[in-house]
Amino acid sequence: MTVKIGVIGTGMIGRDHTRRIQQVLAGAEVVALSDVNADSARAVQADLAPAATVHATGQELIAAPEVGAVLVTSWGDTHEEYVLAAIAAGKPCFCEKPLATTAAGAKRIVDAEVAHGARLVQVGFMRRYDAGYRMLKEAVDNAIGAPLMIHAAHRNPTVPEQYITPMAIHDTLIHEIDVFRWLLDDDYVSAQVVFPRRSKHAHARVADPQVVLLETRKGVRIDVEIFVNCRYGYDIQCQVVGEEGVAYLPEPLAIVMRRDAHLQNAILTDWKDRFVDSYDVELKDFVEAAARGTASGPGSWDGYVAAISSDACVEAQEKSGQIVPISLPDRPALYD
Ligand code: NAI
Ligand code: ISE
Repeated sequence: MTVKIGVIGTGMIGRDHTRRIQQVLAGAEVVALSDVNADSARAVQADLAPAATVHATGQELIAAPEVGAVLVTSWGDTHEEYVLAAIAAGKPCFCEKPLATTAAGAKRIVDAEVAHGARLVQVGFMRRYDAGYRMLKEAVDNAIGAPLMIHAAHRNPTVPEQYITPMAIHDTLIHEIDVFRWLLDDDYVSAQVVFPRRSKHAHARVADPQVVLLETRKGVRIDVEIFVNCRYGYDIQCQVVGEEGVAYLPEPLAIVMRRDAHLQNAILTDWKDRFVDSYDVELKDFVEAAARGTASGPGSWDGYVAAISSDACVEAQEKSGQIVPISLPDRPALYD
C-alpha cells in the first residue's frame, strides 16, 4: 500500500521531507502540497512532485479525499490548527517541532487525540532516531550505571536576525528537552537559565550564549550550553556521567587528516547534514505507522511535555538565576 501524503509548508524542511518521500523512502508518495506562499508550493511541485495537486489552503489539503496522511512543516505557530484538523479528519499526521507554540495549544491536541481514542500524531523529534543517540541510550541503560549528570552543548555557527532570545529554547533547546527525557526515561522538575558574557557576534535581540540547568525527577542534573553564534560550525555535544562510567555522543563520521603540519578533521556547519539519516528513519517510521492508520515514535504527549518544559525555561530566562519549577499533569493511558 502507498501512503498518499499531503505536505503543508514547503519551505526548507518541507521541501527536504518531500525529497525524502519522493526519492529516498519506499511506500509513500506526495500527492498534495500547500503553502501560504503558493510560489513555494509550485516550485516544490515542479522540482520534486509533478503529479501532486497544489491546494490553496492547508485546511483544503487536509480535507482532500486523495490525502491519506499529513505532514505539517509550516511555521511553528500554525502547527496547532493543522494538527487538530488532521485529527478531526482521522488522518495520521507528522508535525515538525514544536507541536504547538504554547502548552495550552499542545494540550488541545492531546485532548483531541485522546477523544479520538488512538494515536495519530508523530512529532519531529528526530534525534530519538539518530544512530549516535541510540548508542548513547544503550550505554546509559546498560553500561555506565545510574546516570547522575549530563553535560551538553547545542552550537550553531550563526542565526538570522529574526532569531530572538526565547527561540534559543523553543527552536533550539527543544531538541535537548525531548531527547534527554527519552535518554533518561525521566521528566524535569525545574529549570534555571544563566547568561555568561555575551558574544560580540550576537545581534541585539538574542542573548548568546546561554546556559540552561535542568533537574529531573530522579535527581539527574543537566547543563546545556546554547551558543548560536559560535562561528566555527554546527556542533552537538552530549556527555552522560553515570555511577560507573561516562558515555559520549559519537562525533559525526569524518576523515581525520594529517596535512600541512596539522592533525585535522572537518566539523559540519549546517544542521541539515548533522541528522540527515535520522530524518530518513523518523519519516520511514511515520510512513509505516500511517499505512496502519496510526502513528508511533514521539507523539502528542511528548510534544506537550516539551512545551510545558520549554515554557518554564523561557520563564527562567526572564527571571535569570531563579529556579523555576516544572510540574506535569498525569499522562493519559493512550500514551503508556
Ligand atoms: P521555512 O520558513 O523555511 O518554511 C516554512 C514554510 O511554511 C514557508 O514556506 C512558509 O511560507 C510556510 N507557511 C507559513 N505559514 C503557513 C501556513 N499558515 N500555512 C501553510 N504554509 C505556511 O521554515 P523551516 O526551517 O522549514 O521550518 C518549518 C518548521 O520545521 C518549523 O516549525 C521548524 O521549527 C521546524 N524545523 C525542524 C527542524 C528539525 O531539525 N526537526 C529543522 C528545521 C526546522
Ligand atoms: C532548527 O530549527 C532546528 O530544528 C535544528 O535541528 C536545530 O539544531 C537548530 O538549532 C534550530 O534552529
